[in-house]
Amino acid sequence: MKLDREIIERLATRLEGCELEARDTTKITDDHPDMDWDDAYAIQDEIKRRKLARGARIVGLKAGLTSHAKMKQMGVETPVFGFLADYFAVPDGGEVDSAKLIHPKVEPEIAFVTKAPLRGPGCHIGAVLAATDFVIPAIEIIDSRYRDFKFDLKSVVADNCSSSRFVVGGRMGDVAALDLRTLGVVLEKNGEPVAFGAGAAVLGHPAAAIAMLANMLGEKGEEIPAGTLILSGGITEAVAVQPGDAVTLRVQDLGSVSVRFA
Ligand code: 0L1
Ligand code: MG
Repeated sequence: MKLDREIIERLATRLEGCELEARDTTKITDDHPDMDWDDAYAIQDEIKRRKLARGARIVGLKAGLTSHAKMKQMGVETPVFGFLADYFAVPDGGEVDSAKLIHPKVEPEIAFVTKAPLRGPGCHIGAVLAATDFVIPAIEIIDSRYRDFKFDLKSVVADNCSSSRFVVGGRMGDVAALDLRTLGVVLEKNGEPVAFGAGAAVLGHPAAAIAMLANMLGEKGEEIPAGTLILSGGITEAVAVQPGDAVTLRVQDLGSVSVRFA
């Protein structure tokens, strides 16, 4: 690690302050160009620690930048991982208060819920499918704390991968009865289709994103516990939303999930 504890805590306070007060900031690597991956995840962990200390619960995990569409949109080449806090969850058909966000975008995703622990190294798609209780449609609402969504990977990891809100809904799907690679998704904004894709857009198979997360946690001696909700990453590029917009995600065989922006 390149940053000392005091700087890690200061950067976590700065980024979480931006999240809680809905204001943007410049990317942290502008001030700390030498920070490394351990620093980036240590800042994310410190943001998590602060939330837990305030009484929030961690209700899931997320993989980000797992599709070529997203990687191209953001000009990066590696997936990243973050956490979901309880207050990020929005009910299906519910409303997001846009005043609490900076510049939200929506992503169509497949969420996994595990029924057995997953531990890397060596975790693969087969192990993920065997440990999956069900999959379910999800809309992730991302909201980078960085001005104009301009960042590099270390800055975005520190910022908990732009995590902000998420909605799950529709039907629970049994992975034994679905081909997640060919599962089609249509994202609609105000009744108009705005993005389309299929599960294979996520690393060839959405379960590959979950395996990657298990392997990354395994390097730190951690695992994905049974009963964890995990967003596997946007299947298409992210779509910007404004107050007044209504968004619906339709997923083949799994129904739909919706959210409105007040
Ligand atoms: O969920 C995501 O793919 C977002 C990861 C962070 C990058 C971004 O804000 O687009
Ligand atoms: Mg996402």
